[in-house]
Formats: sequence, structure tokens, C-alpha cells
Amino acid sequence: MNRDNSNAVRRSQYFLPTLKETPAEAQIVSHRLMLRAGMVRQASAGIYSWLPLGFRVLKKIEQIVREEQNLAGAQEFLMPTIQSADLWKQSGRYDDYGKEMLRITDRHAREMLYGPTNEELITEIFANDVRSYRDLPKNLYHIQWKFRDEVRPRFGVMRGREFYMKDAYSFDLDASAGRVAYNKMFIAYLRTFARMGLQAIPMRADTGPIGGDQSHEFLILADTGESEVFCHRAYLDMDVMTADVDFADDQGLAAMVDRWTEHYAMTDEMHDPAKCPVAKDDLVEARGIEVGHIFFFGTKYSEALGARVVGPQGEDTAVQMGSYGIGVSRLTGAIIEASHDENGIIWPAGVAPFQVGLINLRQGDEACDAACNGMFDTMRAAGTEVLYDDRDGRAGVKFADMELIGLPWQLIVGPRGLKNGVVELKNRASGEREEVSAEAALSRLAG
Ligand code: 5CA
Repeated sequence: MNRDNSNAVRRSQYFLPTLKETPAEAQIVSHRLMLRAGMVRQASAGIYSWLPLGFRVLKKIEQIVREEQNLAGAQEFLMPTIQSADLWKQSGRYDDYGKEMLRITDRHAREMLYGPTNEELITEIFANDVRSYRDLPKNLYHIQWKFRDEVRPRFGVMRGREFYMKDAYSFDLDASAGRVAYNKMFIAYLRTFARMGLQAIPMRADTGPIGGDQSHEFLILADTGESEVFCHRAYLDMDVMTADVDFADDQGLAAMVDRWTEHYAMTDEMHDPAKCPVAKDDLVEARGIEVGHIFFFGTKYSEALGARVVGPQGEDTAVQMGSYGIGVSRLTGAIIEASHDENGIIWPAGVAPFQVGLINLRQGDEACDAACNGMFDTMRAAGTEVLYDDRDGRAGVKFADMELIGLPWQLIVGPRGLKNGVVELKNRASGEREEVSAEAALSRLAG
């Protein structure tokens, strides 16, 4: 028997504090909607608690990221949030990172820090246990909280101080093998964002404090984005990556990456109007949200921290490395920026907290309660994720709340319909409504 009943919940028992008023502190729509839909609450500046509904979305996003990393051959593990300052002194970044790094002293007066990223720690782990080129290639990733003491945390989870990130790290013998690792992540990223209903555009980017000479940011276009971006119109119509990809086919992957990088696409740090080859009519100037960032930095950390292997000819070489980040918590807000209307969120099915919102229009009415309870039990048994609004209260409130939280389907049950043997099925994204029998509705929602 399936003992997990978290996928079928009753609103009367669920902790889902929705708000009618728009919170004054929220400047952008995703932040407003996440607060109003009872997804998050601020704990302190740039630090959030994830309430049950928001937590479900975060876990959905995380799981898509995980599946696509695994498919691309990366292996999941887990590093801690708190790190020792020693490694960061060896790499030279302890000073470089400046005030963005949260520094902590333990009871023995040892300098510690809350990790803003993990290049140093993973390089040390690798250096201690890998000696031979035969152990390469490797790509290890974890999904873990990070802390960056941003000067201006804002826009809710989009620019937090504590945030949830997937970070992967690749290790290869030479630069061409390193390029293969980079390409795998590049394609995995396109697939990951496509599964969330997002059209992410890869753009040449500045490498900042991570370093290296090769880097792409993945941005989705949104008016509230923090970056200014310049790209060829062609990207707007490119097919998202849904086709199966053979991650063992190095050449096939390289060709795909070439196709996705053949047109001009730059963030403002890299864009030079004098050198931009795109005709004015074809150039899109927009704002974007950075949802992922990948780097190839060669031996920057392996030299500094002694990650070396013995090569096929017995030579001692520093390994080639890259790192690959996805902003998992930021994506929650980014998806809402890309998918909402004046009534609330419109979740793409892949990341929706529940697939179905069951609305009982006349709680306490025998026929309505019986029909709703029956459908709820059927959906629970079938594994269909359902939130049942079984509260006493006005229909208008239930409708408004369900629109706000944006589940893909609403299943509306009222006394008048039941007399005619029908319930109403409403698609949140298209707004289409249909009257169908309860059985027909259930079979549609199960399929
Ligand atoms: N070590 C590299 C790759 S693993 C790295 O840290 N890259 S990063 O700095 O670009 O961060 C990776 C992703 O985390 C970004 O693309 C962004 O989506 C997300 N991110 C970065 N800073 C924040 C923040 N303050 N709040 C929310 N998400 C953030």
C-alpha cells in the first residue's frame, strides 16, 4: 500500500496561507504571487522559508534538474554548506570574494564560511582520491543551499542571500575531453529548462569570480530580468530540446552546441555595439533572468589545489575542470515571471505543485460532498496529484484562490451540474471550460 498521502491533500487541513492583498514589499510579479499564493515567507533579508506549496514546486524543479544531470552522466553526491577557509586561502579566493562571503568563526577560533560555491572543496575531494587518468572523465554534482551576502537582495527568491543551487564539476585529462564535458552540460541545460516550459537562450558571458575563458549563461527573457541582453531574433523561434539526445555521441553533441551558438547572443558585459554583426532589425534587445551558468576554466583550481593525475605516458598533469550551476530556487520565481496572468500563476504541468484543484461549490451539500469525496479518493488511489478545496466558504473565494495558485486543471463540482450528471473541467492556461461526466473528467486527468 502506498503510505505517502502528500500528493492528495484537503485544503481544510493544508497549511496554505493565501493572501488577498498584495504585499507592499514585493516589487515584481513573481515575488508578489509567491507571497500571495502562500509559497514562501521571508525569514530575514534575502532568506526565505518554503511553505508546503512552494516546497513542492522547489522539489519538482530539483527533480527535473537531477534527472537531466543523471541522463548526461553526472553523479549526485552532497557537500556541506559550511566550509573551512583554508582551501579558499590556497586558491586565492578568500580575499577575492570580499564581503559577499559570509565568514564564521567556530569555538576553536577556526575560520569557516558558508559556501557561496564549491570549486575548492570538490577539487580537494578529487585530489585526495584520484591519481590516474583511468579514473577520468568524472562529473559530480550536488544540490545544496548556498549563501552570498548580496548587497541588494531583492525580488524575493530571484536574488536571495541564501539560495538553492545545483552545481556540477567536471574533471578531464585534456582540454578536448573537457570540451566534451562542457557540451554535455550545455545540452542537458537546454533540456532541463525546456521541461520546465522555459525557452532559455545560451549567451556568451563574463566569467567573474569563478574564472576561466569559456562560459555561457542561460537566460530567459522577461521584462523584470536583471540583465540586459542582446541576441539574434532566430533564438526566439528555436525549437526547445525535447528530442532524445545520445550523450555518448561526442560529435553529435558538438554539432548541437554549434547550432545553438551560431547566432549572436551576449549579455551586456560582453556586448559591444561596434562589433555586433547583427542587422538592427534582427537584433533583440531585452532583459533576461539568468537561470544557469556554465564555465570551463582549465587548470585554475587543479593547479592551485594539487588535483593532478598520472597520464597514459606516465606524465603528471593537472586536470582540466569546468563548473556548471543552475539556480534552482531562482527558477521558481523565473517560471512565474514567464507564466502568469492578472489572476495569478499558471504552472507548466512539469513543475505544478498539484495537477488538479478540486473545488466543491457547496460544501455540506450531501450530493456535492459525496461526489467530491469519491473523485478525491479515486485520484489519490491513481496517484493523481490533487488539492481538494473542501472548506466552507463562498465559491468566489475558492475560484479566486485556485486561479491564484495556478494548478493546470480545476475540477469544479456544484449541485446544479450534478443534477445533470456533469462536473466542470477548466484548463487554467487556456481558460477553456467543459462540462463532462465525473468518469470522463477522471479519465482525462489520469491520462
Ligand atoms: N560555481 C559556479 C557554477 S556551479 C557558480 O557559482 N555560478 S553562478 O555564480 O553563476 O551561480 C549559478 C546560478 O545560481 C546562477 O546562474 C543563478 O541562476 C543562481 N544564483 C546565483 N546567485 C543567486 C542569488 N543571489 N539568488 C538566487 N540565485 C542565484
